[in-house]
Amino acid sequence: TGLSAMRRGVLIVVEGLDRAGKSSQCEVLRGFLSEQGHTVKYIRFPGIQLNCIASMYHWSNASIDRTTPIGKLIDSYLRGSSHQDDHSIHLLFSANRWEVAKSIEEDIASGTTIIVDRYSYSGVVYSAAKANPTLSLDWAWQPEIGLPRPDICLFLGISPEEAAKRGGFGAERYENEAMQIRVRELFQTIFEKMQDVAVIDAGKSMGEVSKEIRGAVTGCISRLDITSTLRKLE
Ligand code: NYM
Ligand code: MG
Repeated sequence: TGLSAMRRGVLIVVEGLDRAGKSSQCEVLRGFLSEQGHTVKYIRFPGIQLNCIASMYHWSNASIDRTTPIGKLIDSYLRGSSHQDDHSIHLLFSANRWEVAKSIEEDIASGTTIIVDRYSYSGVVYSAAKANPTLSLDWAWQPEIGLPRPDICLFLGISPEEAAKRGGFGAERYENEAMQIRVRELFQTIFEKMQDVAVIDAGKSMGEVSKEIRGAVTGCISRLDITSTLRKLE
């Protein structure tokens, strides 16, 4: 009845190195959750504004997803056609999340489950991996405080060697072996201390990985108090 408690959506984040298969796994998970009767949205960071997504989220071409004013700045930086100070680009990545934070909260509150392809964890790890002396993990985390907190974070772990085998690294900034090795170490550092993270061995086959993901997400949903409100990063 209308008086029964409103089921909120679930905020699911998928993280990992470049070439770990995040985007494909997000797509498989979206299909699974839809079949289970959930209303599901897929978003990615760096990304576009949530209100544009309703008509676009089924598009698979990554390059269309960086179309907000901030997304465009990030896109040109990643492609190497512009330079940014390390701190400045870090704050832009964070601002890109803040520009959709409210829509995420509203969607979750009204019962939509959201799958997020990269989030604050990529944010802090990629920036801190640059080893800029005034850009520590701790510094990098500060602008993330107060953003919607995921109910579960799936970390798709893959060795840099395995990632390199999968068609090699792309041409984007950060897609080189030295950077990926540091990124991997830093992901491990932050996820060791974190709750609500499921580490998935993404070196396995596509089917095995999606099965592990389904298991972790199903477990999270069964434990979740769906009458609760979304928490915030702290
Ligand atoms: N990236 C992503 C960051 O450096 N900071 C962030 O906050 C986020 C969300 O963007 N190499 C980096 C990690 C990736 C790059 O993402 C592009 P993708 O999902 O590979 O298109
Ligand atoms: Mg990439």
